[in-house]
Amino acid sequence: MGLSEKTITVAVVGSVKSGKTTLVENLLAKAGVIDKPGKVESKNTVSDFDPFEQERQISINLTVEPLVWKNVKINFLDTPGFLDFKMDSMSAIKFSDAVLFVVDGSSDIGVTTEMLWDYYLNLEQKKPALFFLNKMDKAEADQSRVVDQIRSLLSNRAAPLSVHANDKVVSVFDDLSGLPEELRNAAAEYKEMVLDAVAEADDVVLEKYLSGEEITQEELSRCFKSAMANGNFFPIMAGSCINDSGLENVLDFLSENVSPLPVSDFPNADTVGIVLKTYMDPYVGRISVIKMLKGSLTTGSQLWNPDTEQLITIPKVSFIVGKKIVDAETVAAPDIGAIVKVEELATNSVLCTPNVKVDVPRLDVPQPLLPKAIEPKTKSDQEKLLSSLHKIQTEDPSFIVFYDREMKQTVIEVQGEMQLNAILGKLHDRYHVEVTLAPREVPYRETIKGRAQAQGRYVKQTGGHGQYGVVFIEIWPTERSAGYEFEDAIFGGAIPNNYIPSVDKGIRERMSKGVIAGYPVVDVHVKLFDGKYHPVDSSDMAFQIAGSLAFQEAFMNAKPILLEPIYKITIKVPEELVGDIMGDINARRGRVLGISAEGKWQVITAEVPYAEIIEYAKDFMSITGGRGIYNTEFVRYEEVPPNIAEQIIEKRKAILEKEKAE
Ligand SMILES: Nc1nc2c(ncn2[C@@H]2O[C@H](COP(=O)(O)OP(=O)(O)O)[C@@H](O)[C@H]2O)c(=O)[nH]1
Ligand SMILES: [Mg+2]
Repeated sequence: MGLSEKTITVAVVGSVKSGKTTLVENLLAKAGVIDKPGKVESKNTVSDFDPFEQERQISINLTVEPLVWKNVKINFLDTPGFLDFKMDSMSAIKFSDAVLFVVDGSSDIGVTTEMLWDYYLNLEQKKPALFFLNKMDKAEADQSRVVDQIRSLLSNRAAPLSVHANDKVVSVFDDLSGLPEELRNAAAEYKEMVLDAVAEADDVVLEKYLSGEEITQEELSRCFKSAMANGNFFPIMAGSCINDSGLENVLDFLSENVSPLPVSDFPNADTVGIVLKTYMDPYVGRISVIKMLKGSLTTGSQLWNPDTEQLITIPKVSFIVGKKIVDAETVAAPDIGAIVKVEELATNSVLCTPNVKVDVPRLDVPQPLLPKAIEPKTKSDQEKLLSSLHKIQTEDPSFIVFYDREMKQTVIEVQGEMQLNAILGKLHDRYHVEVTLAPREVPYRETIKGRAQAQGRYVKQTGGHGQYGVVFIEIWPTERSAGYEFEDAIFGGAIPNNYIPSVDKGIRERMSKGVIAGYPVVDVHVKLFDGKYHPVDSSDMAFQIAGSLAFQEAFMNAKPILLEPIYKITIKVPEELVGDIMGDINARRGRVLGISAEGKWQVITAEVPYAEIIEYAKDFMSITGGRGIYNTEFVRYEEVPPNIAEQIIEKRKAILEKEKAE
C-alpha cells in the first residue's frame, strides 16, 4: 500500500444481507488490494473468515479492511448486521470518522439500520453518515421507495446524490437531459432535497440558492463537508456490487469529503489506543485490533493496560487486511493496527503511556437481557466452564457470567440466542466443554408480615453428656431491605452471655435455608427475651439448634410471605407499537409509570416482576420485530400475590423433596 495523505476510518453497518461484506470486498478489488472480489457464498471473502461465519454465510465479527484510494487510506470496518452482535457495529460507529449505512435497495431499510441510526444520532461526537443503496441491479430495486423510507424513518436531511438508470449511476448535478422523463423528474427533486439540506451551511451558497443562481462544484463540495460534519446532511448513494455501478463514487466521495475526526488530546499521555476487538485465530492466536487515538504503536515499545495495571511490551506490530496480518514497523494515530499473541488484552482494553491517568472514551457495551442457567454435562467441568467463558468474554464483553449461590446456578446473560449459539460453539470447538441450558430461576425471598413469639427447645438428656438449650424469641418485620436485626434482651443471665451468639448463629443458619419454600429469609427483627440453660449439658450447638427451632416456629406464625424482585423496565419503540407493548406489560403484572416522546420514539417506563420478564427478550423481539430496545434495572423486592405464591411454594417443595431423596 503506497503512501497516503490522510487516513480515515469508515464504519460499514446495516441490516443482515444488505451486502456490506460484498460491498467492501468489491471496493478492495477496485483499489487493487485483491485481484477479484470473493463471494460470501463461496466462503472466500476477506471479511468473513471465522468458521462460524463461513458456515452460516454471515458476519459476526468486526473486521478491518484498508485500501488506498486517490492517496487516501480508508480503513473500512465491516460489521455484523445481527442485533445480537450489535456491540461490534456500535464500536465501529463510535471509533470511525464516518458511518456508511448499507441498505438493500430492493428491500426495506431494516431494523438494524433503524436501531444503529438511533445509536449514531446519540453519539456525543457528531460525524458524517451516508447511505449506500445496494442491489440496484435487482428488478425489485426501487430507489424512490427506499429514499422515502430513509427520509421518513431516519432523517429528512438525507438526500440522494444520484439516480440509477440502465445500470449506470447519474449524478443529480450532471446534465440530465438524456434521461427518461420519470428519472429526470426524480433527479430534479433529489437535487432540490440536497440543496435544501446543504445550502444553509454556507452563506454565499445560500444566497445563490435562494436567488436561483448556479452553484459551482467547489462551493457544493464545501457545503457537503460542513453540512455532513454537523449532521445536517446525509448523502444517499446508490449502486450495485453485481453490476459494478456506483462503487467508485463511494470511494471518490469518501476520500474527498471525509477527514479524520479530532480526538481529545490526552494531555498526560503520548500514546493512547483502544482495542476495538480481540479474537482468537486458530493459527495465529490472539489478534487484537487497535485503533490508535494518539501517538503510535511501535514494535518493542512498552505500553500500559490501565485496567489490569500491566506493563506490556509490544511484540511485532501489524496491519490487518481481513484475516491477513501484514508486518508494520509502526502504526500511528489515527490508523488502525493489530498486535498478535498478547493475552493481557481484551476487547475494550486501553493501551497508553505507562503510569499516567488518561480518560479514554470506551466502547459501549449493550446490556445483555436474556438470562439462562448453564451447566456442564460433566460435573467436573464446572471450573473449566467458568474459565472458558471468561476467556470468551475477553473477546466479547457483551455477555455476563456469574454464579448464583442462592439458586445454585451458573447464570449466563446474553444478547440473544444467536450470540448464545456462538458462545456455545466456541465452548465446544475450542475448550471441549459440553453444556446443558435451563431456565434462570427467580431469586425469591421469604419474610413475614406479622408478629409472633415462640419457644425453641433442644433438650436431650439420656445418659452421658446431654444437650440443653431453651430460648424464647419474638419476631416482627423490619422495613423492606433493612435486613436482619438481632436484639439481645436477656436479663439476669437466663442464657449465659457466651451462648447468645450461638442463638444468633442458629437463626441466621435457618434464615439462609428458608422456612416456607427454601428461599432466604430477609427483613426480620428477632428479639431474644428469655431462655434456660443447664450448667453441664448446655453447649454452643444446643443453643444454635434451639434458636433455629424457635425461629422456624415463630416464622410460621407471623404471616409468612414470599417476596419477588421487581425490575424497572425502560422501553423505546416507535409510536405504532406502544399499544401492543402496554397491553403486554399489563399482562405481565406490570405497572406503567410513564410514557414520553423522544424524537420519533416513545419511551415507556414500567415496573414488572422479574419472574414475568426472564425471557422477555424473545417476546419483545416477536412483538417489535426488533424495532425497539429496552433495558432493565432491579429496584426492590415486593410481596408475591398469594395465589401465585402458593404455586411457587408447591413447585419448590416438590423440587426440594426430590433433591433430598437423591
Ligand atoms: N443482486 C445483488 N446481490 C448482492 C449485491 N451485493 C450483495 N449481494 C448478495 O447479497 C447477499 C448478502 O451479502 P453480504 O455481503 O453477505 O451481506 P451482509 O450481511 O450485509 O454482509 C449475498 O448473497 C450477496 O451475494 C448486489 O449488489 N446485487
Ligand atoms: Mg457481512
